[in-house]
Amino acid sequence: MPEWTIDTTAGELLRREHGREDGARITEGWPDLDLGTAYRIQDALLDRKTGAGQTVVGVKLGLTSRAKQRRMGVDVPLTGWLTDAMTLAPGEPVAVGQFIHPRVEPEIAFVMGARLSGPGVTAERAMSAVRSVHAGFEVIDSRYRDFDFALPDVVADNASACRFAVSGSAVPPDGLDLAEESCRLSVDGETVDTATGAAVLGHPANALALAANGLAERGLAIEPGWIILTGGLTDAVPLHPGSTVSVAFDSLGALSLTGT
Ligand code: 0L1
Ligand code: MG
Repeated sequence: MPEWTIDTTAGELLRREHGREDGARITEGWPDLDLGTAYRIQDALLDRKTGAGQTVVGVKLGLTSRAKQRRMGVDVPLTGWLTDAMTLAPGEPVAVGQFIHPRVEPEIAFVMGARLSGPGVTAERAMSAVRSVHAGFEVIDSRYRDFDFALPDVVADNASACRFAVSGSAVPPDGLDLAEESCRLSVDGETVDTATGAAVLGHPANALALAANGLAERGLAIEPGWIILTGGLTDAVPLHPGSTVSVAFDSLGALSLTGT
């Protein structure tokens, strides 16, 4: 059993990611791991990635919908980092064997036009900093066996971040009703779930405000040009080789992701 510190935990999570190997919850060996320390582990993990040449391109929110919270047994939203190495071009196939147990979820994504710095950011102020809105997919891949974790575990694991794709068509935020924006999720042409933007904390702008205010507690802000994944609208579906997961939104267009 290693001695769990911020550094050894970041190293272990990165080892699992690179080795495509899941493992036990960190909190099994470190039961009093608190949320503040878990975010420091997440930041230490990011430092290792940026030290290896990756750049931060945005922020993801996780567990912002009741469907996801119920499924994972965790009822508090969280944030994680997105880097350039996680970016998938629209239509780029995903080699499932590169990962541990990838799952895909549809998301509403924002590209930021202005800096957004908390505390005290409201949904309205958050929305005014958004340049464009996009259909998005996130591929999540927990470094814990069977996606079994407590909140500090998943925060330390960068919110299960793995890969993401956003649609090329940039829709201006004005005139969109994102609470009512609906999406249909299909696997190999069969509809498996539907949701509206209200699934994400009532409105995806609430998720963006939550991210800005949460980052402010760590002395950080959301920067212009960053991509924000506002959280899965539906439960995530497993990605299998040869299978295609598609999402069709009312106003934001469509996106597909194929496993190989
Ligand atoms: O993006 C998400 O909602 C995932 C956050 C982490 C929980 C999970 O692995 O499902
Ligand atoms: Mg997600």
